[in-house]
Amino acid sequence: MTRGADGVVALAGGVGAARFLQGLVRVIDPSSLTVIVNTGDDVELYGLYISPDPDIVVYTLAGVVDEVKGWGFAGDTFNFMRMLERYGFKPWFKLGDMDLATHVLRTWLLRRGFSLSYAIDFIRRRLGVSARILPMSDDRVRTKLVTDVGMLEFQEYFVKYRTEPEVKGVVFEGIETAKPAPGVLESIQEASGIIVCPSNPIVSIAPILSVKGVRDAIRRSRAVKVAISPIVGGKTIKGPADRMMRSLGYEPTAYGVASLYRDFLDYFILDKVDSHMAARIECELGVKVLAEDTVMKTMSDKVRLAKAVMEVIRGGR
Ligand code: FO1
Repeated sequence: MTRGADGVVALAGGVGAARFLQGLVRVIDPSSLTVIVNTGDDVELYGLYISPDPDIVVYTLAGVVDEVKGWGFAGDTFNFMRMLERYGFKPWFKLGDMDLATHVLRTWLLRRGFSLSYAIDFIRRRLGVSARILPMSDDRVRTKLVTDVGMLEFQEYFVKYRTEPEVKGVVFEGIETAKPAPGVLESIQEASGIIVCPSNPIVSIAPILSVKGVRDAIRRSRAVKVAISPIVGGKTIKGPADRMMRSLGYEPTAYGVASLYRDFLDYFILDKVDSHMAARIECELGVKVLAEDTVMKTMSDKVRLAKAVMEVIRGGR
């Protein structure tokens, strides 16, 4: 592990990003890492403010996540859910009993006037995570999807409707007035490397890049900028990014993902099965390409991918 002034910033959604970051914190000093996380998926349910992507990143880096689901605490129980059902509700968004404490604490802090940044920082410190975890904004941004069954909030689309509706448009409600959270622009300016994690480019990374000043700060930053493709062989490892890209008119391939970041990217890491796209990305988009094994099943897969990314950032290739 390298200690010292790596100054790495990672833009992250939920599960895919968290798995990559698990490897990254084993390759660099975690205290030199700032993760800027999407909050467009946040949802208010059962009287609570729930922030799934920051929680997924924190729980994963803390080593307490349910590794099978990729969210929630490992070994959690669901008595709260069962009790809601007994009261006659049909809750479609599952909160484990331990997870519930996180949402109660965050809601409580927000109601007392603390910021979302403060709440996330409080939780990650208590769970022993050394990397800095920042929400993209302390202001409320809601990702909404225009679908063939009407306008849906992100979690309704993702969990209640199991990503089945066709997505015809995406809206980040509140984005025009959302300010970057404290530390977001500064960490980008000071970074030596900026990593776009293998997250959904449309609903996980785009909200972060759409917060006022963020995309410009990344473009202007002298950091080495690297993205990892979440699409392998035309399919996403997890989630609906491929279908969403197709229905919105983007090419649902590694090339399509790279094209969404072409204005700021130095390097694009795609899977070896997509290496035939390298020349097209390099020639048409002007982005250098590396082919790696990007499917992360074991910790050694995660570490290997993180090492490849850090070699690029440190100019080792
Ligand atoms: N995903 C599900 O598929 N079903 C759930 O009931 C669910 C509950 C949940 C609770 C807390 C949390 O932090 C995440 C949760 N997720 C659930 C995951 C979440 O919907 C998505 O993975 C992200 O929003 C997409 O990045």
